[in-house]
Amino acid sequence: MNKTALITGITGQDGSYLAELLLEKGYMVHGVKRRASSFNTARIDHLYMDQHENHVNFKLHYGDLTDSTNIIRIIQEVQPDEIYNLGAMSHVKVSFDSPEYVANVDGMGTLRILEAVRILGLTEKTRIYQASTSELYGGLEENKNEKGFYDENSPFYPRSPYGVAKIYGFWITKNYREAYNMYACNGILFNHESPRRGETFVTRKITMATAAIALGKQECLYLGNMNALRDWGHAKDYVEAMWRILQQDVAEDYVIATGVTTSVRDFVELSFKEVGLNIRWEGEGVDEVGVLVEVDEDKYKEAVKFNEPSNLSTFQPSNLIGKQLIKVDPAYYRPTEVDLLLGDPTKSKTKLGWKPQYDLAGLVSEMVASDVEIVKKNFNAQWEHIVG
Ligand code: NAP
Ligand code: F7E
Repeated sequence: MNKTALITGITGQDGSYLAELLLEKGYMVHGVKRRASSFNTARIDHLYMDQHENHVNFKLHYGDLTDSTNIIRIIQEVQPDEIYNLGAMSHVKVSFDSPEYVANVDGMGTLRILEAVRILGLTEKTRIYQASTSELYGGLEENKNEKGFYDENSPFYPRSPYGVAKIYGFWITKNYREAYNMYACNGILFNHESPRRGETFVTRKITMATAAIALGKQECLYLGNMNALRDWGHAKDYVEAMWRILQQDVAEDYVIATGVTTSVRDFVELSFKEVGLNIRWEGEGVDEVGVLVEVDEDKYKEAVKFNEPSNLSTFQPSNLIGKQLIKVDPAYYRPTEVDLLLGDPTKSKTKLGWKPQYDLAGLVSEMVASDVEIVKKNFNAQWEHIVG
């Protein structure tokens, strides 16, 4: 018989890719979505089927991780074989503004899922995946392993209310596994991105700005700490790892990462290069700027396909040479920063047989191409730079 999965956070980046993957594998997929005053299902609308049709294999339930009554009711109704707890307030900077809410959703929300499964007598049936994070490590130099990476045995030192809430989620998942013999696992996932990434995370903010600047719709990209180093993978690869984590004989925790780290500054360069715009850095700290020094016209034409449709714009990128396209705005600095993240995927590669399909170049290329299309589609709309 086909398996049934329940995904919290199904409307988010990972939830949407995971739902696609599980549907491809023949699962009946249930998702928890929050009631919102405007539509919040853009990432999964293509999966939604008319509930009046026969053989519906995708169903959404209104719910919220702060409400244990609805969590219990939904799990009782769905009787899932697998729960993927991806729901969270996932923005690190925003977590400093709403720390109590984040503790409630990202920390206590995990407990509500585990406890619901226990109360309903589903501990033998239901396997649980908890969306843990590399933010648990906090980027402390002294906590890396002998190879210079963070792995499953590295100590934690979270540096934000988000990281602190997620550390509760990590330990309560492990505790329920040990106390009640539940199949409950943490995936300690390093940053993963995609064209569906929220627009206020740094990679998407950069690729959106690259597209908007290349099409003459934005003048400048403002960023915070460009020295930060992140281990960036593709969300599509990472949801495959989530699924594999729940298919093992024994429940364990796994690091999911690429093993390569890149600075925000280098990501900016790669992104602008995708549209033929070459950046040179000048100045330091808050005075650092990225100046356009050269336009690769062939690359630009290929990436932006400026003349299709031909009436799109008369904008010439070469007019921007010498202009400061990237500036620092300290408003984006965090009260405490995670300077460096670099994960060791040895365990997930050997035990799960997990093999990522994307490298950073492929990720950047896909994200920029997608954002160029979005900017072109909305060409006549007012374009503001993204704040976040
Ligand atoms: P995302 O795009 O921000 O999606 C978060 C999801 O959680 C959305 O569906 C959101 O609903 C939902 N949500 C927020 N508050 C909720 C609440 N109170 N009750 C129920 N659902 C709620 O995040 P993501 O990038 O897909 O990440 C998925 C999970 O992995 C998160 O738990 C995140 O913390 C964790 N994680 C992410 C990364 C990464 O690099 N992406 C790395 C490690 C761990 P709305 O659409 O209504 O806002
Ligand atoms: O920041 C720096 C910023 O917001 C990355 C979440 O998915 O991954 C994500 O958390 C870095 C930080 O992601 C801007 O200071 C510079 O050092 O894209 P981000 P994050 O904080 O790493 C982890 C693993 C999660 O679990 C989280 O849920 O980039 N940075 N300038 C900036 N960041 C933002 N957002 N905006 C800037 O303008």
